[in-house]
Amino acid sequence: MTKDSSTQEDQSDAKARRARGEFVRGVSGFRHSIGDQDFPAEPGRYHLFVALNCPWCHRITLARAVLGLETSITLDVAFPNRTDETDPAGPNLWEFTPGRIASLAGAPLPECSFDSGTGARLRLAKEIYQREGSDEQSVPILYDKIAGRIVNNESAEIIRMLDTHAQALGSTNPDRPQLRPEDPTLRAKIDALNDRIYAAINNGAYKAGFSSDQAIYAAAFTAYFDTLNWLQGILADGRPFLTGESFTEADLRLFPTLYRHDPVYYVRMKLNGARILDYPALWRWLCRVYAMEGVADAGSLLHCRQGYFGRSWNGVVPLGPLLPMTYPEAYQHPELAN
Ligand SMILES: N[C@@H](CCC(=O)N[C@@H](CS)C(=O)NCC(=O)O)C(=O)O
Repeated sequence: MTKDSSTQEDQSDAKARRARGEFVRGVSGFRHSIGDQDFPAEPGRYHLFVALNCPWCHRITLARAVLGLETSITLDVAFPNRTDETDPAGPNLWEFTPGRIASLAGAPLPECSFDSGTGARLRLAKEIYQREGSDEQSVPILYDKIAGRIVNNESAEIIRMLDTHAQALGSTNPDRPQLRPEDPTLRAKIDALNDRIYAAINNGAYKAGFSSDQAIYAAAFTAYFDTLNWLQGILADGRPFLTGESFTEADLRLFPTLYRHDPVYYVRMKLNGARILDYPALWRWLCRVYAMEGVADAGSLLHCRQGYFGRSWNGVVPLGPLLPMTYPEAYQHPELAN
């Protein structure tokens, strides 16, 4: 499956680069596919473990929604803040504990759930991996409830499987978009967009926000805003989506980062060069995708705010922006960018 630069970071010298203060994302280890002999495409067989603040998980919840797979593929949602040092299992672990109180809401979050996929009601994502002898601990996880096994934990591959097998998986949306059309010219365009958007925007945001070296941060900051300018240029001819008339995988992969930019990344990832609101065509594109059926409910800014600020920023979550309007309500107003 895909092991290219639009899916994962170059891992060479990762240890030395991390020591120099660069954030280097690890590589997902489970890379089986729906459609393989062990994992037939069947409705009701597959389950997803996600966190709604995680942008990689957001790719999956978006694909599940726009492909009409919300009934045939079940889902569990982790609490947005991972475990802390006081947890007996250790810190930084995703947990399926719906009773936890979110400081931002002062109450539990209704989207969070217990593990309903493994049949063992496991508390931690880490435990789902441990059962297969793995020390990984990340979300998203695509899980086979019949085989009791992890299929894949790489979002770039999971969205392609759902797209390829949507019919056999029991899609309820006959008008669903084809995220990765057959046409080779279109595919080449999508791959070129994916490559640059993954490195400079999706993962670039983390490179800027999580690196502890000024020069590395500055390089990531510049690449991020250069790429926003590039995307604004592409959309300035009035096309509805990045490759033209149809919504594709390239749009789906860009959305989670831009959805988080003004209300979260502008502060949390130090990406305060501009708001998406300051790029008129890009803002209208963001509002256009947000208005697509199922998209608004496939994400949660409350989980994003709680997750990105909840533990690192002494638990106090910034409440802005308030102008020109609060978020996500602003995404219903493409005219705000004029
Ligand atoms: N390449 C993976 C990245 C997944 C990933 O990094 N997820 C983060 C949450 S945003 C995570 O769980 N990190 C914890 C860890 O890796 O220990 C994908 O796109 O699915």
